[in-house]
Amino acid sequence: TRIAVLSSIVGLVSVADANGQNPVIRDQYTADPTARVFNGKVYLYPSHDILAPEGKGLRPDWFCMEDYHVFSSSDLVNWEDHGVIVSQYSAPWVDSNTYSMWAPDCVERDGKYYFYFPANRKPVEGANPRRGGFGIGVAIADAPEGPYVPQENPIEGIFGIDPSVLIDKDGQAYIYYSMGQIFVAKLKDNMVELASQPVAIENLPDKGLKEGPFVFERNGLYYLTFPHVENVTERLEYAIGESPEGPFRMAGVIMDESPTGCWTNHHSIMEYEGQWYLFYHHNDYSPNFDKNRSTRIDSLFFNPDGTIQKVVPTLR
Ligand code: FUB
Repeated sequence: TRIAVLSSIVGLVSVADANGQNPVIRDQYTADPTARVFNGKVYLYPSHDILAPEGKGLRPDWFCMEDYHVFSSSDLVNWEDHGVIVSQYSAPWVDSNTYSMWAPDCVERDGKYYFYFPANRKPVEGANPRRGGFGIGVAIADAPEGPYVPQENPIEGIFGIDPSVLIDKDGQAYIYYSMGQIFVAKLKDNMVELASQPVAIENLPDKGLKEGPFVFERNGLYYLTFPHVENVTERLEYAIGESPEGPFRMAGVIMDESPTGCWTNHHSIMEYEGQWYLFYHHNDYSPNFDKNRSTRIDSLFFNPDGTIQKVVPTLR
């Protein structure tokens, strides 16, 4: 489906056919893709999976990331890599032994770009001597591709992963994140401090891990979308509410579980030039190790009542 839409956008069937296949970033592993439109271009902020250097990382055969790249594109086919924007060595609070730069997000406010990223904190005195636990940090730039300056400390009051930030129509910003379940809190206008205590979002499935929230608004409805694992691999599901903090009601499945055993899926949803897209990941380039993943894109369609049609992955 993505190919057909891209063809109509760029007007070049052969280019889209030749180069528009998944996965879209082909020279490195990219996971947890958050796509945003800034200044008429699409910017992609994924995690950057690598193989753990000998003896490093949170645990053997686990997710391993030491930095983030940002990519941009005008046609969703050709992507420019702007290089590393934040690393575990450049964020002062991050424990650089943990290689835990997991799923990020980026939003713009008043001409500044706020890049949110989870990572393991440096151990603090009196706590687990090996690890400080996951916090969420912010790095700020004047342009989508950086340079980004990380804050000294992670956001106070958050222990969790997978940040997603929504700036509502009235200017109030919300941060969503996960730690087994999904939480929401208001952000202050400075975008780096909480303005309310995080609360767990209710009415989501009781059983199974829920993580990777991505929230967006369309026609007055707020969509809380998230990966949920009940069996072996994650399914992309969603709930709808009338306000950013809910209440939300479960509305369905966006993408079914992977039949090929990639445990995680993690996504974002974006409208670009009149078409909605689902960005997600799969282990296309690493079929035997599902912690080295690659970004895919497929078109996404809404029904007249606002529900989302299930997306069937476009394979290579
Ligand atoms: O990429 C590391 C973790 O895997 C993310 O934080 C989760 O959402 C899952 O994709």
